[in-house]
Amino acid sequence: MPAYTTSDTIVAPATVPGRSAIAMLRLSGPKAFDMLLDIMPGTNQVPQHRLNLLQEIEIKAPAEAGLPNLCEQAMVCCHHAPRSYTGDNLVEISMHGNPLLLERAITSLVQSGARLAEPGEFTFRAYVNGKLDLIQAEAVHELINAGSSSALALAQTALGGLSGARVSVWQEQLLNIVTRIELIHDYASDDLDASVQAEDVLTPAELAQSLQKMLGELESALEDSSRGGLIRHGLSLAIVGAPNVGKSTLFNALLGYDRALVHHAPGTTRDYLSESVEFGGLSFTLIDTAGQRSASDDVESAGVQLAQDWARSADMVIFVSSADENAVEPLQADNPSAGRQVLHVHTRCDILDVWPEDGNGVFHVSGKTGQGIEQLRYHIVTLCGLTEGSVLAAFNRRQAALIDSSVQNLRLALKALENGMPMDAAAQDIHLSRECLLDVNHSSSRQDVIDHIFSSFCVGK
Ligand SMILES: Nc1nc2c(ncn2[C@@H]2O[C@H](COP(=O)(O)OP(=O)(O)OP(=O)(O)O)[C@@H](O)[C@H]2O)c(=O)[nH]1
Ligand SMILES: [Mg+2]
Repeated sequence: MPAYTTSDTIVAPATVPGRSAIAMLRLSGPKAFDMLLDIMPGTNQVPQHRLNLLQEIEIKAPAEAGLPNLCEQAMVCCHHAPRSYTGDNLVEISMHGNPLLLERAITSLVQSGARLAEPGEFTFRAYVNGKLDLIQAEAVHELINAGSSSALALAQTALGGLSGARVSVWQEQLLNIVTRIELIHDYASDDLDASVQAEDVLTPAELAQSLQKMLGELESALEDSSRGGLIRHGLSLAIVGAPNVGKSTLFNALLGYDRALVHHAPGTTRDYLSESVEFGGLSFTLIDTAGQRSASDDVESAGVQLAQDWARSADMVIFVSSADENAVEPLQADNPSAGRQVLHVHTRCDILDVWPEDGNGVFHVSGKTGQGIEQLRYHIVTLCGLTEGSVLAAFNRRQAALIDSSVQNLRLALKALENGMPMDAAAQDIHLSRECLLDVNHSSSRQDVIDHIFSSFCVGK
């Protein structure tokens, strides 16, 4: 278990620092209600469960400061254990959003014996008290930090328990398999047990079939998870091409506002520009780059080099050429976009007599009029298989690494069977495979993992 103790009462602001309409603090632990009564003059009754009450609270002055006590009208809500976020008695006090007021209230509660909460400590208590499993606890963090509507949906799915339920089903299935192998093993060594039913007897072929089926499910979950990573963290999308083909105009059109300087003189963009934008429910970092050509001076040459670096490192590359010219691929020399998703976009289609058909990976737009931009956005999203809602439950890196270890152990079990080993030899690998899955939602033995997860939260969550 982590360094946090769970027997004391913790306090922290739950809202961001600074002036705001409302500021909220949270107080959780065995003495939370006593401490609340301590600052509510004339009251000796704890408010009922989840009843929001406008209360007079007295914020005591720090002992050494010689200041008067403050009286504040605050909304007080008591969550009685175990029906609270943390599973302990929990008090939420919402007051006027002045940081000095909030700080005084927290200091006052600390003087009454509360301890300042560490990052993520409220959610840690929820985990320890069985209110959330580890996947849900991580989902709380992901929900707070989600940068797009798809990332929000992913986090909400995990928080709702769907991902945890999938893992629990796999754990159950593996337990069932191991139990049946052990049953047969015991039966073979002691054939007195008449309770063994014919349907409980597992043949090596049936075992291999069950393991193959599970392997397929786990591998498909891993595929979803790698796409889920793009949803969570967003994609970088570099716009590259020859000078003056309309890269900056396209950059502005995809952003939806004029950010980059556009000019008819070639070589207008010399440095790169990057901006965040959301479309198709995903978050993207768009990068506009300098036109690729033999540079006329050192500064332009540095810009061209940066463009090539982006073409190598971005998740996707839009290679732009002008529809009225023959496309030249200035990046072909050292093929820096190899291995990336590359879209070929022809701009300036508005000046053609006939709008060309999209096809063979070439898309047609006019950055100037905006025609074709919405379709291009759609193609960008579908190219990665990331249409909104396409990934229902995806595991994060920690969870996926454990599922991957589980897969490796299942493969070893299958190999043992293929090599004609007895089923109980495979049982050991299946057991290890299940242990990896157990760590996905309950990392009971790994304090470093628990510490790492909760310390990345904000204070007050
Ligand atoms: N008609 C028309 N003109 C366009 C279109 N896109 C860009 N242009 C014009 O083409 C010229 C160059 O546009 P930019 O967007 O600056 O081109 P760029 O590729 O960023 O150029 P550099 O930064 O110099 O490499 C400008 O005069 C734009 O108005 C388009 O879709 N249609
Ligand atoms: Mg430009």
